[in-house]
Amino acid sequence: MLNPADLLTSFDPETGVIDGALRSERCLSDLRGIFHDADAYAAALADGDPLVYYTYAVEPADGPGDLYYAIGTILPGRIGDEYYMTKGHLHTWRPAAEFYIGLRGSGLMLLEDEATGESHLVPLEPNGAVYVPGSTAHRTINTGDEPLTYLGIYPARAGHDYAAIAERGFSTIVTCVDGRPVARRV
Ligand code: PAN
Ligand code: ZN
Repeated sequence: MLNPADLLTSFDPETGVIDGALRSERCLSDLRGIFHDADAYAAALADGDPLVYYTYAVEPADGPGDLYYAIGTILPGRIGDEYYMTKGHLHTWRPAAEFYIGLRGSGLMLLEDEATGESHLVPLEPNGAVYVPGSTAHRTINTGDEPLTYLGIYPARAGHDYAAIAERGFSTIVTCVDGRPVARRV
């Protein structure tokens, strides 16, 4: 049995902070190559290196049936006309699915089947949950004007494979057109 202290987590749905959890941050300089407009990326970087998103991860146990979870918070912003978003990844252990629950703000999840390249955009909002099947690249996009905060729950053995999707890229981008998100194949 786990230590009782590992059975309960308190988090703040406004800030996405989990006390005592492992925080990691991605600044604009960590996201080279993911935004479509290279000139806008270079200009934004020259202007500073803003924080784009942060996560707090909890890893209570790592046995074969165990789960990890993390809260992610993407700040509002755009590079050119493309919204702030996560790097995106596949799970190293491809069968690993993930369950996302929206806590604050409004955004989209871009889900792309690794085998077929078929992609879907699914809303991520408070009171909504998104199921990410195995072998599906996933990226989270903040289309609102406040932070987007969400909870993701995944198998402890899932792992993060950033290289596979970085190499081929996602096939869809989401840009702001007349104040609204519009998807475009690239
Ligand atoms: C999430 C993501 C989180 C950050 O916890 O790790 O949204 O996105 P990137 O990992 O793509 O930078 C998750 O999907 N875990 O498996
Ligand atoms: Zn994941």
